[in-house]
Parts: sequence; C-alpha cells; structure tokens
Amino acid sequence: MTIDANRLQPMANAIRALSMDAVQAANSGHPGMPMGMADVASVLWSRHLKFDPARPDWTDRDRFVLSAGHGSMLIYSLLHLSGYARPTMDEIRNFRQLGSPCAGHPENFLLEGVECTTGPLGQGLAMAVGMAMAERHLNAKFGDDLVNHRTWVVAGDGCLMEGINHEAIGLAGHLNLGQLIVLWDDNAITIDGTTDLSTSENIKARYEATGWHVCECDGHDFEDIDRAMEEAKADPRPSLIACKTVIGKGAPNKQGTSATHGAPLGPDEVAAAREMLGWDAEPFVVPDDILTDWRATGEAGRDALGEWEARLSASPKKAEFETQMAKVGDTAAQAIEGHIRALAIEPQKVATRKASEMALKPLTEAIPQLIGGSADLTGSNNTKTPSTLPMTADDYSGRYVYYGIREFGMAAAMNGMALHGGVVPYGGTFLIFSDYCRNAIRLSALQKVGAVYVMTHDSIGLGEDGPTHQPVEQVMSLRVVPNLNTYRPCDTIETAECWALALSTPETPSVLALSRQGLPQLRGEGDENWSADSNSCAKGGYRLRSASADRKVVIVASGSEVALAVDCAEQLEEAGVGTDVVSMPCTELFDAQSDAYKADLLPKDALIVSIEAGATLGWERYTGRGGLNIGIDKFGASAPAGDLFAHYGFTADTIVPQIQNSLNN
Ligand SMILES: Cc1ncc(C[n+]2csc(CCOP(=O)(O)OP(=O)(O)O)c2C)c(N)n1
Ligand SMILES: [Mg+2]
Repeated sequence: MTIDANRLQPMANAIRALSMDAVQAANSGHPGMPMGMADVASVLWSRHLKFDPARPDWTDRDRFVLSAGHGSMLIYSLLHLSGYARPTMDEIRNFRQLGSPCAGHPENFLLEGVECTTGPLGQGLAMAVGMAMAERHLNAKFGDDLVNHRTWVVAGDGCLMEGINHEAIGLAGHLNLGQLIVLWDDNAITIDGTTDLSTSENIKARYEATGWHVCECDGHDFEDIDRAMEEAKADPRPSLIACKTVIGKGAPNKQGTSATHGAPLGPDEVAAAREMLGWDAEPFVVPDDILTDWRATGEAGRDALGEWEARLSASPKKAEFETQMAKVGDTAAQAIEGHIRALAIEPQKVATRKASEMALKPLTEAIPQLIGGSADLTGSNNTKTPSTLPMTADDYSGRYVYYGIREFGMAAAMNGMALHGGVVPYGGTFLIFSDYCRNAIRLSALQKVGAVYVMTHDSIGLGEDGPTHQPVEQVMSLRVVPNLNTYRPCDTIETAECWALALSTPETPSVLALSRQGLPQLRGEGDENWSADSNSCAKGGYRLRSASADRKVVIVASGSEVALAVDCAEQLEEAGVGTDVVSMPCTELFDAQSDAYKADLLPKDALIVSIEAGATLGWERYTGRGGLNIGIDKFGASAPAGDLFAHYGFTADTIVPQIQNSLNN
C-alpha cells in the first residue's frame, strides 16, 4: 500500500511532536535533526524500507542506521510509531532517563531495531559500509532468494565531515556497494552555526569522485524524496542523496538555526510549533488515524517476510544458511586441536604473527563465517590463508578484504559486518595503529561485537622502524577498555589457544597483540593430547614453570617476554632462588578468576615481578606494592631488535640482579 502525500504530512508531524516533547520533558536532547528529517524518514519507512516490526531479527530485513546518533528521537519515534514492541510511549516519555531504552544516543543493546550504536559522528555510516559488505557476501553465497536487502543511512553534515567518512566511502565505492544508500541531512547547520564557518568542500563532487551515484531532493517534498529514493535504488552504485532540509523544521522562530540542534525548544516555541504544524494532540499522544497509518508501514515487510520464509524452507541451501547465521561455538577449538597436538610433538620457533597465520589456516577452513582482511599489511599481519580469497566488486563471495590504508574504516566496517550477522570479521594492522581505529574498537566493546583485531609488531621488538612504529602504551591502554579482551600470547601454542578463545566470545571483541620477531616455543609438554578443555590461556594467566627450589619469586610476563622470564628463572634457580614463571596472555580473563586461583598463582609470600616490553602502569595490580615492574615507560628507538632489548634492559643479566636486589631489601 502506498500512503499518499497528504497522509504523510501528519505522520511526519507525529515524529516532530514526539521529538520536541521528549526533548522538552528531558530538558536535554536534540530536536533539530529529527524535526528536519521527519519527512524523509516518513517516506523511507512507508514506501521503501523492508522491515517487519514483529520480527526485528529477520536476517533479510533492510538495515536502517541513524549515523547522526544525536537525532536519536528520530529512531525512537519511528520504532514506536511503526509498531515495534519497544520503545513504549512511557519509555519515550522517559527519554534520556536512567532505565529507559531511549538513551541519549541509540544503543544497539537496548532496543531491537537499533542496528548499531551511534553518536560518535561518522562511524554509523562506516559501520553501514560493513553491513552492506556482509549483505553482498552472503548474497553471493546464498542468492537473491535468501539474501537481498538494502542498508539505509541517515547521516548529517558532521558524519560527512569526519575523516572516517573518506575511508568508508572509498571502500564502499571501490567495492561498488549498490545496496547502500546514504540520506544526507543537508541542512548546512552544525553546532557552531552554518557550515560555511568551517567547510567549503564540494561533498557531492567528492562522492562522485569516489565512485558513488549522487542525487538530491527537497527533503520536505514527499514526492521528490520518493523520486530520489527510486533513483538511488535503481543505480548500481552506492548512492548519496543530498536531502535539502531545514533543521528544526516546524519550530517557527528557531527552525533553520543551530539553536534547534541540541537544546530543548522551550515551552513557548513548542507551543508555537504545535500551532504551525496544526498539531492539537497533548504531548505523547498520537491521534488514532495517524497511528493507524504508521502501523500500516510494516505491512509490505510482513508479506515479504512470509514469502522469504517460504523460500527458505524450500531452499536446498537451508541447512548451510542456518550454519552460516549461527554462532561459531566450539568449532574454533575443535579446528585447532590437531594443529596444537602437532606443535606439541614438533615445536616451532616463529613470530607469533606467523603462529597466528598457522592457526588461521585450520580456523578459516572450518569456520565459513570468518572474513579476514588487513589495512594494507597482509604480508606483515599474516592474515591471509588459502581459504580466504579476495572479496571484490566482481566477486563478493571472497572472504578476504583488502581494506587499503584505512585502519579506522576497517575497524568500523568490521563492526558493521559483525552486527549484520552471518559473518565474523577479523582484520589486521600494526598494533601502533590501534590508536588510529581506537574509537571503533571501543564501539566493538560497547556494542558487544565479537570482532577480532590482529595487531602485529607489538613492541620495540619490531626493531628498525623505530619509535613511531613501536607500541609502548598501546597494550596496556587496550586492557583498560571494558569488555575487550587483549591477548598477548608467547608462542605458537598460546597463539592458537588465544585464537580459539577470541572466537568463542561473540559478545566480546578481542585484540591479538603479536610479535614481529621469532619466539621460542615454550609450551608442548602435556599438549600432545590437547583438547578444548585444556586451553591454558582460558584462565588468562597460568603457571608455565614451577620453582624447583623453595619458591621466593614469581615472574609474570606476557608475549615475547615470557621466554625472557624463563631465562631469568633458570638463572635464579641456579643461584638457589626458587622461581615460578606465570604466563599472562590475557589479564582480563585472569581478573575474572577466583581469589583462590589468583592467590595460588601470585602468592603474598613471594616477590612478584612483571616483565612486559611496554608501559608498567597497571602491573602493580599483580605485583603489589613491594613488587618489581620491568617495562618501558618512554619511547623506543630505531635499531635491530636485539640491540634494543639489551639497551632497554630486557636481558636476564640485567633483570636477575634487580630481582636479587629486591629480595635482599
Ligand atoms: C566524533 C564526534 N565529534 C563531535 C561530536 C559532538 N557533536 C554532536 S552533533 C555535532 C554537530 C553535528 O552536525 P550535523 O551532523 O550537521 O548535525 P545537525 O546539527 O545538522 O543535527 C557535534 C560536533 C560527536 N558526537 N562525535
Ligand atoms: Mg547539519
């Protein structure tokens, strides 16, 4: 059913009324954007978006991403009006209050229908690129019958101005993601005022130059909006629709100004807007006839869902499709079992980045959901395997993405892919450039997305490239992010174990911090019969070597420094000082263990020493006040790795006397 334009006007005004009233009630929020984009959104939801409010988890639904997350009342209004179970009107009434799912910015974990968390400008659009990639990939595997949907984005001037926009649209243009349509709220207003204060860019030309289809419309003319959407749908390229809008449209004295961007309109202006819009209803009341029209917007989607379900039941690919959409589960651990057992018999001295590649081979073979990639460091990150062929505009079935030098864009796209479902993304870059994509990693954690970041060259051990490339504070700073597991494995077997763990936490992202330099294999004894239950890294830290003499010292280390800890322990043992070595690949998992387990590993009556080639801040938590923290609290330098480790004091000959000293004091 097509709802005609004269009925769309009151529907759009319902969004305006809810938005200004909710912001007014909260005395906080952003009425301008939802009021300005109400007309565009009404056309999208009533005529184009494929969705069924009763089945927000339907895999073949269109994705709607509100990249301009500050305009959250737009999506809350749309979800409520079109008949999603939530938010209820009471929840909208409690906009921005504790306990309401109508949070200041839309959160994917609070409401179904919110496909991703937005607010950090630019990232919503960049995540939408990942969603569109996942869609095309699954389409290539399962065909139009099972996977064929669009990704719609509402983005503001801010989303287009952010640097990440360049990365995201470059990737989308290159991959020719024709099912991606961005609705630009082209209101020429940001917080500080008109956009000419800060930009002279020809945005449309930039998008065109990047391989996008670009068109425009009057964002307050329903038929013109509809025409532009039809045009965008018909074009095989990704589309940008510049929707010319008036921010705060409907507020007679404030519309068109930044005053409507992020502050309540005030009671007088709200009353004046009611007058201008001809909206007589009380706050938080939507007249029945308007609500009825809104509730009808999901009808076409419900029919489409029914037809899709029939196609799925009849499809010969049904079982394969269901496996693809399911969680990875135990498959990862099973996939590496043989690999670890073989390593136990035939140890290998390789860099952990190489060990990661070795683990990825069976993992990518066994897990069809895995889609790898790298930000132009494939040969350094060792992220590509024989099972992962390139994903290209001509063949989306590939499982390897050449992201180009776009770390932030890559991480955001990975979030989008993971949120889309049916794929599990991993992507690589140098650990130092985790800072380039840090906010997207943070959003992985906040959104409960199980993306895996393969971050190689994890310390001064990378050597000659020097301090710009040598992580010092990165590993510790990633440990600080809530709901993010940072793994720093010490050898081939730990690396495989950490991979299995990373793939077993679909709601927690992981960073694998991996070495450039070769490392001896320390594990193997007892691993000949390795199975999922014997994953030593699962507890985050474990005793790798036990003291022979009376235990006086426990050395805790991670990654490349574990071998050094073993050397130190051997020297101490020779001097009669009993020393345990605890390998600590993941402090977050260790922190989650019982007090008894922690006390057993890090007993109070021993001197506890940490060794990690990075910031020492934070290690006191494990070594205590009397402990010793060996690390690097300054920048590195350019030199061969061996020289650097010696220069920065990472040799047994330098460390053992410090430990002896501490024992004697
Ligand atoms: C990365 C980031 N930087 C800054 C902000 C703060 N901020 C929120 S909205 C906004 C202005 C956005 O302007 P525009 O996208 O044009 O939105 P409009 O005013 O048109 O609603 C800013 C600077 C943010 N949310 N994210
Ligand atoms: Mg704007």
